[in-house]
Amino acid sequence: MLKIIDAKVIVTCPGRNFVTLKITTEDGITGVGDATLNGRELSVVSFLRDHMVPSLIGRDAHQIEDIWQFFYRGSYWRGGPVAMTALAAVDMALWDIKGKVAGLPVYQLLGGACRTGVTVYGHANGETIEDTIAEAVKYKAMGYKAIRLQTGVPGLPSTYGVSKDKMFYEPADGSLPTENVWSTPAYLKHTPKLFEKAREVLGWDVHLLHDVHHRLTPIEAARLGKDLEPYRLFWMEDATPAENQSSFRIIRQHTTTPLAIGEIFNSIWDCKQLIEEQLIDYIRATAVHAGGITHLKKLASFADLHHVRTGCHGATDLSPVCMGAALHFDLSIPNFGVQEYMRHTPETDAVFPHAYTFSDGMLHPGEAPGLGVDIDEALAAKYPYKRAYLPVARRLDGSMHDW
Ligand code: EZ4
Ligand code: CO
Repeated sequence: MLKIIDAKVIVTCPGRNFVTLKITTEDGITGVGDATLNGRELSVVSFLRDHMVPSLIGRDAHQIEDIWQFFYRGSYWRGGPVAMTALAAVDMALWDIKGKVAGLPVYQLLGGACRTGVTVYGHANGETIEDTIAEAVKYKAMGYKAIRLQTGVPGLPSTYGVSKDKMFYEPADGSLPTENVWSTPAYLKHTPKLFEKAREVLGWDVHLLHDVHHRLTPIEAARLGKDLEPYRLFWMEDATPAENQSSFRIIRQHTTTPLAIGEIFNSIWDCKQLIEEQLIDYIRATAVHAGGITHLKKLASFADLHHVRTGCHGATDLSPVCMGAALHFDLSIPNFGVQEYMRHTPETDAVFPHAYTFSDGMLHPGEAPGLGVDIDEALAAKYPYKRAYLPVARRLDGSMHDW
């Protein structure tokens, strides 16, 4: 028995908001978990502080699975982004503690390394096709083997994925939601040109990816998938919203462009049909939003039975703690595909000292016991919470669209 005696929720904003759970055991061993839900941070803080922490204190930190079952199966109101993010933080922190007790990095507890490192993809973006490709050239020079390309759409003042600060894309940009304008026809016309030019300049020995960010209907996504086939994308991401999982049957019937989805999924139930019917190629659920390492591991095993590989979400709103957890997971599973890697700012990296390192297009979680990521609480306290929202999107006629 390793009794949990404290669980503290830490909010910090070193450029953007992060929520971190820090669990302490009676032996003085601590573990950290990421609890950041972009634009909804304080809901998770309250969920943890007001509802989970009181019944976490006194439990055995070693019983990771039982604690997971207690909070998921045991609670009547189960699931959803807030509860699953809070549960993920508890789960990650407990894996961190178990690793420290064992004196082993978490990937060893998950079965050991299946590969030498974790291939990551970076984000190249720009207002024009030329600007985007110039950024991609820089990523290639930094050693990246896979690059996501997003570009501005002529006629639209702003577009998802295009940022001013090239290395640190941050969509939660307003103290109230900013409004973007969207045109599906303009986007469908422009995007294939980006990839045509990209192959000309970048060649064929680099993986290219693209995020549609839930903007298309299934038949529109099918059209884009077909138009992109000549450029052999690694994946087309979030082609259409997936509340209705059978939507992906329509896309699948029409195109061989590989499909990825899942960054907003909270559990295996959000993608059971997508996986079972082999409607997707990559599942993008993450440790922080899908119930932690414990649940993600089950999800990946299920996906492996159906030729679906992983591609964990790794945007800047997922803290270095989540990145650490993702890397241990990625290293240890057989059906890893790729890991998204948006670099954090130097301010964020200083608040979260970490053992993971980047070299030759790959990240490695390092050999420190546990997750290998910590939080500098004194430094964190210097950056108070700042309200921030993700944008919304409206069509040219003013009606709401999916952002
Ligand atoms: O919009 O993480 O693939 N990456 C993405 C991100 C998401 C943000 C939302 O919080 O889609 O840019
Ligand atoms: Co995405």
